This record gives sequence, structure tokens and C-alpha cells, in this order.
Amino acid sequence: MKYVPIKYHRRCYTDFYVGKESDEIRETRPEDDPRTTLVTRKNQKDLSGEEKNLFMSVIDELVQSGQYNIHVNHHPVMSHRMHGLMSGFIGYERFLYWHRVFLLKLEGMMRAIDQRVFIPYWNWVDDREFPEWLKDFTPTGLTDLDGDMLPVTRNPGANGITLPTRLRVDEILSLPDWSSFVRQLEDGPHNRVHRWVGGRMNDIFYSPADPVFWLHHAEVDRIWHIWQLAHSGLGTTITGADAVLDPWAESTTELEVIATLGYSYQEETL
Ligand SMILES: [Cu+2]
Repeated sequence: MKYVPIKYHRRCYTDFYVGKESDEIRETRPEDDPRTTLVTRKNQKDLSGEEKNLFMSVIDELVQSGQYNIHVNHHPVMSHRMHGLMSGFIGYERFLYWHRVFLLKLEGMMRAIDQRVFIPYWNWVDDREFPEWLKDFTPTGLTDLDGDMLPVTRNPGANGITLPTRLRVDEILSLPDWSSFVRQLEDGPHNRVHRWVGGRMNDIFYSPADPVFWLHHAEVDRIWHIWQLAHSGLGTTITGADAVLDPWAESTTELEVIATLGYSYQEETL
């Protein structure tokens, strides 16, 4: 059974946690970890010109082959229950896990083209402009589930909101329990960046059509990783079919430790 969204009733990302910010800044200092990993996801601002060009050319190649379009079109299928905003409790519980797989699958397709490529992260707490090098990178020819064109549009900063602050993300990182952490991360900073970029990124169904989606979600995934380092063993307790991250076979328990998934982040602090 395939859930097809109604085109003219698209929902936007909303921000439930605009509210208070505490003065208390918590420091997360993970110990050095000697593990070996295959891929290091780097901060987008530190990429060389060559790395930027490689990222864009590999995405272009996946757009041309149609693989990118197929991948993007998993996201409007809300029967996957991967957002709290759309699916409530189970959506919040699956949100970070599902998107971790979503990124891994894309990165796998990219690395099948070129072993040197990876998904960079956009640390919007520090870098408060839309990444300059992606400004003109708006793939064309993508289509939605009805076969209609999906233009990649943006309107950074024009929605009357600001990017999430360091203070707010530090506050979320200090939350001691999983369910508060994931709810506040999704509803707050995650949704807020989607709205800040605007255009296609503010389309909850087809936002992955914009390549900056992957850089934003790598940052969300990195924040989760940072939280995990400080809250060892905590995560979702969903089981059975709820824990299987369809349309893929991976289940939540396999996704807790990024080192076992073959990647790491250049920086493990906010
Ligand atoms: Cu999503």
C-alpha cells in the first residue's frame, strides 16, 4: 500500500519550541576514541574546492541516473512514520533513526560512484549563512510521486525566523532523557532550519530534493551522536515492526553506534 500525499495540502515545518533559553551552557567532552572508520563527514565550511565539486558532481550524477529522484521520493511516503510532526509518538521515536538510514543509503550510492565523497554537515549554530558554495546548486529534472516537476527553490532567512542558537542546542543536548531530547530536537532546531532555508526545504514531503537537506540532516545526526556520547545506552525502546525502518530492512538497534555503521564526524562537540 502506497501513501500518496495530496499535492495541494502540503504541510510546512513548524517550530514548537521557540521559547526560553537558559544561561547554562553544558560542555560535552567525549574522550578520544581510537576506533577506525571508513568515512569522516566533515564540516562543510572546511571542505576544499575539490571536495565541494566532488559532492556536487556526484549528486548530479545520481540526479541524471534517476537514483536521486527515487531516493527523494521515499520521503513523502508518510506511512514510513518518520516525523513526530506527522505521526506523533512513533514518528518522534523513529525520526533520528530513519533519517540516519536515509543519509547512509544516499552516501552509499554516492560512494559507489566515488570512494572519496561523503555527506558534509552544516553547523548552523556557528555558520549562520546559507552555505555559499551551494547557492547555485539547485538540481533540475526532479519529479514528485505524481510525475510533476519539483523545482528546488530557497528563500534563506526570509521567513521572519532566525537559525537555532547555540544556547538552545546546548540546552537540548543537556536533556537527560531520550524522549525529551528527540522531541525538542525535531520540533525545534530541526524544523526551524527547514523553515529558515524556505522554498523546497520547507516542504515536509519533498525537502530532500534540495541538496542542502543532507547537510542539515548530517548536522542533526551529529547532534544526536554528541548526545549519545554523553548519554550512553539511551535511545528508543520501540520494538517489532515499529523498529524496522521501512522501506529499508535496518532496525533501530543496529543504528545506535555510528562507528559500527562505518562513519564518523570530524568534530564531536557542538
Ligand atoms: Cu524528514
